[in-house]
Amino acid sequence: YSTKTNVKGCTVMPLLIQNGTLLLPEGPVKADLRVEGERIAQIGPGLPAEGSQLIDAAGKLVFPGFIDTHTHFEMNQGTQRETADNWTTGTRAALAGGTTCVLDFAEPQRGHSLASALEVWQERAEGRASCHYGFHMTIKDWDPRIQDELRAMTAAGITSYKVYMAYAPMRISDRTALEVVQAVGEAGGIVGCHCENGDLVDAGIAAMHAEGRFGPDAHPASRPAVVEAEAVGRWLAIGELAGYPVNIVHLSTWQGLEQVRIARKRLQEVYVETCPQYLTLTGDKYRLPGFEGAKYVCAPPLRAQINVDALWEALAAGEIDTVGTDHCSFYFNPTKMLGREDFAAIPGGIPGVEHRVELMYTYGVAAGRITAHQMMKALSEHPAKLFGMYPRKGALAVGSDADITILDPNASRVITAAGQVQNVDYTPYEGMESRCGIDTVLLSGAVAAQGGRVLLENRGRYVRRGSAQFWR
Ligand code: DUC
Ligand code: ZN
Repeated sequence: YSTKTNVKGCTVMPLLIQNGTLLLPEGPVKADLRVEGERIAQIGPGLPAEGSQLIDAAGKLVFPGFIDTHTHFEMNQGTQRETADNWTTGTRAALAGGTTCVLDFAEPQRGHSLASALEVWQERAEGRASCHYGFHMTIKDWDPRIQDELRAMTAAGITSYKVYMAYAPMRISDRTALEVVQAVGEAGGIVGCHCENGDLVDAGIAAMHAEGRFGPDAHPASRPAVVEAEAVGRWLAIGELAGYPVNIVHLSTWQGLEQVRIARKRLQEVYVETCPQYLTLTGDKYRLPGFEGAKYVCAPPLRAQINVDALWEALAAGEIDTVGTDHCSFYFNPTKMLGREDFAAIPGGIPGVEHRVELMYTYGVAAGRITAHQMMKALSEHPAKLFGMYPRKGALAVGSDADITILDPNASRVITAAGQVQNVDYTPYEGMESRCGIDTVLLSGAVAAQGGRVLLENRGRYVRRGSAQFWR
C-alpha cells in the first residue's frame, strides 16, 4: 500500500483496525477497517495486515467519530460570566472523550452582522481546536440585511441556525421566528429553537422572588415543564406554517415530547435533540445542601425521573434524533457564585462534552435502554446528516473521513472532576460510573487520543457543511 500524509502533514503507513465490531450504517459487523491517509480505504473481514500499522480492536466497538451537535465554547461577552472552557480546552476534552467534531453556536452581538460572529468564531477556533468543528449561527436580530447574509453563510458552510424563545437579550417574536424558518429553509438550511416561553420564565422567576425563594431549588420551579411544552407546541406551529422542517434543541420533558408526537401525527417533519444531563440526572440535584445545586443550573432545568424515562424510551423508539451536550461550562467558584444571593443570577449551563460518549454508552447501551447501533445514529450519523456532513462524517464507509472512536466495553471507571480534561472545577457527573473506556480516537486518520489522553493537539479543522439530508 502506498504511504500518504496525515493531519500532521507526516507521511504515515496505512493503519489497520483489526477484529473490531464495526458500527456500520446498516448495523454492527465484525470486520477489519483500513485507513489510508485521512480516509477510510477498505472495510471487510480478514484484510491483509502487511505494510500496515495495526490496532487490535478485538472485543471493542468501532464507531464513526462522534459529533457533538451543541457546544458553547468561549462564550465570552466581556462580562464576569465567561465560560470556563475555551476552544483549546473544550475541544481537547471533546477529543479525549471520543468526540471528533463539535458544532458550536456562533453568537453575533446584538445589532451586529452574522459575518462578524462567524469571523470571531473562526478566529477563536482556528489553530486551537483539537477536534474538527463547525458552527451553527444564532439569530437574535432579523432584518433585510441579516436575511441577505444567508446566502453568504451557506457559501461559508453554515447551514444551521438557532433562535431563542427565552432570554431577554436574544428572544425573538413568533412572527420573526416564522420569517427566519422560511428564509433559512429557502436557503437550504435548518433552524433549531430553544423552546421555553420567555414571558412565563420571567413570571416564574418573579413568583419565586415574591415567595422569598432565592436559592437554586427555585430554579426548576421557575421554569416548569409546561413552559417548555407550550414553547415546543408553538415552535411546531411556526414550523408547520413556514412549510420547512425544524429542529428542537435540548428537549427535556415528556410533555414536550407529546407535542412532537402530535406534530408528527399531522405528518410534520421535525427533528429533536436531547442531552445527557436530561437522560442521567434529575431535579433532586437542586435540593443539595448549601449552594451545590448551582452546579446543575441550566436551561431547561433538570427534571423529574418520569421525563428521564420518557426520553430514553423516545430515543429507543427513534423519536429523538440527536444527543448533544449543550456544554456551557462555568466555574463553580467564582462564576456560579455570582448567583449566591439569587438563583436567577446563576450563569446557566453545565459541562459535558468530555463525558457524553461514556454516559450514553453506560446508561444507554450497557443498561440495555438502547443498542450500540442506535447510539451510533444519535451521536454520529444523524448529526452528520442533519447538519450537512454526511457521508464524509457520520459513517464508517469507504471514502469517508477516518474520524473513528474505538470504545472498550470491558473497561470501567468513576467520573471525577479531578480526572477530567475539561477546564472547569467540577463535573455534574461526579462519582458516576462509566462502564466503558474511550480506547483510541482517530482524527483524520491519525491516532489523536488514547485512554482518555490527548496525543495530538490543535489538529482540528473547520468543516464547511452542505445542506441537511433529511430522513424523516
Ligand atoms: N442553556 C444553558 O443552560 N446554557 C447555555 C444556553 C442554554 O440554552
Ligand atoms: Zn445551548
